[in-house]
Order: sequence, then structure tokens, then C-alpha cells
Amino acid sequence: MRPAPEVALIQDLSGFGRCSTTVALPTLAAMGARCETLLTAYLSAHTGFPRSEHSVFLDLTDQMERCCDHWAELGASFDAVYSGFLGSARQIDLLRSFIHRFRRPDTLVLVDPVMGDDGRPYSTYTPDLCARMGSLAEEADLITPNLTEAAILLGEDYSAVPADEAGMSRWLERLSLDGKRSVVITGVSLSPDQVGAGCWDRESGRISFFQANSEPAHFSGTGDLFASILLGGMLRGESLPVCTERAVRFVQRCAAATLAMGAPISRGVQFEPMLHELMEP
Ligand code: PXL
Repeated sequence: MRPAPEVALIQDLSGFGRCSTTVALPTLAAMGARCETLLTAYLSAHTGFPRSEHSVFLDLTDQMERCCDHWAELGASFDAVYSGFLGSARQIDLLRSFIHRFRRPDTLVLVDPVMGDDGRPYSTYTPDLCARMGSLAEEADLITPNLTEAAILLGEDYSAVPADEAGMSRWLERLSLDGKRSVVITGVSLSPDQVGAGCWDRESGRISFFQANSEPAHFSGTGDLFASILLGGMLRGESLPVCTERAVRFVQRCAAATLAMGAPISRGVQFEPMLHELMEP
């Protein structure tokens, strides 16, 4: 047995509904990795729920700075840095300095450029925040945008999302910054009843696509589940295409199972009963 790889997990904690930290922690643990968590914000519920006068959005930027200093005193270093939903523009600069401070030559930096979905930015994401997210993503070894985020990063209109492999391959190549970083675009649909991902693997220089049945519902937090599965596999030494195919299939099966159970869609996919499938044999 080897020690669990250490992941610096940098994203929000949303109390109600599955997403971000509440998805990443159990998924990465099931896959044998341990997370040290730097919270960007605490929300009463993820932004997919209707806002109310009682909604909580606690921006933790000031606390993040102090946590970084404390972690440095404690001699922290990480096998991976994984960032997701960020709560303020200042957090992006903080994250860049976090990467420079704690990255070792072998540290894998995964930036999930969480900004929006379905062609629209999330309600808390301003144009300035989106622009800074693009510059943060330049630090990454691997990025995992959905179609909306890929369009924002490329400065393209959402209506220009390619519908075929050739067009999507060009987007993957452009996002790879001349092959400098690996890219997995999620939500890629190459035929009407299929959805999955396209990946540019900087190790092999190859592009691959994986598709599974498209389920008739949209769940929040599936991007977080997807990125966590990718990272868990990469930390086990598996190749990006192998990890991408597993993530596509697992997320699809969780979505299908959730619908079959009749569980509420707004709370995200029921991945917990299936987590054991991600464990190393
Ligand atoms: O799944 C991404 C995500 C993370 N964190 C918060 C969100 C979302 C998407 O809606 O609202 C708070």
C-alpha cells in the first residue's frame, strides 16, 4: 500500500444540494486520495436554487489568505491542486500565488474554470471574474470546462459551440495553449441522444471523444463529480483518456439511477450508492 496522494481542494462549500466540496471530498476519498480543503465561500445552497432573502453567501477571501500562511507554517505541499467555484476576483490572484507557493515540479494543477452552464454565467460570476478565471487557467496542467466555460475562455459566442468532432477538436487544440496543458471539455454532444466529453491529452498529443446516453434532465454538481473522478484516476497514474471515459460513464449511470429512483433533480445526482465502483480493485 502507498500513502494517499494529497490534494489541495480549493472551492466553496454549498450546504444544500450536491456540488463542489461535498462532491469532491467523498469522490476523491473513494479513489484513495486525501483532500486538504481551502474554502472559497460558504453558501446555504448552490446557485441553482432560487435565491431568497435568507440565502447565505459568505465570502471567505480574507480567511483564505490566513489559511495559506498557516499551511505554509505547517510545511504543506501537494500532489495536486484542484480549484473550482471561486467567490471573488481577489481569490483568483490568491490562488495564483497559492500555486506558485505550494507547487512542486510533480504537482498536478487542475483548474476547473467554473463560471456558468447552459450558455449563461452563474449569478455570482461577473465579466471581470470570468476574465481573471481565464488567466488563472493558464497556470493549469489540466482544465475541465463545460461548453459554456469553453466558449467564455475562447471568447466565442455560445451559439458557436461546434457540433462535430472536427470543430470540437479545434476548440480543444486552441484551449490547450499550443499543447501546454491538457483539456477535457464536458457536455460534448456529437449526436442527438448522446453526451460526453472530448479530451486533448498533452502526454500523447492525442484527441479522443467519449459519449454515453444523454439523460432527460440537467443536474448541478456533475461537473464537480466529473473533475473529481478525473483527478482521482490521474493520481493513481492512469492516462487522461482512461480517466475521461470512466468519468463519462460513471456520471451518466449516476444520472440514470437518480431519475430511476425519482430523487429530486435539483439536489444533484445520487452518486453515493455507486461510489464503491470507483475504488481501486
Ligand atoms: O457545480 C459548480 C458549482 C459550485 N459551487 C456553487 C455552484 C455551482 C453551480 O451551480 O452554484 C456554489
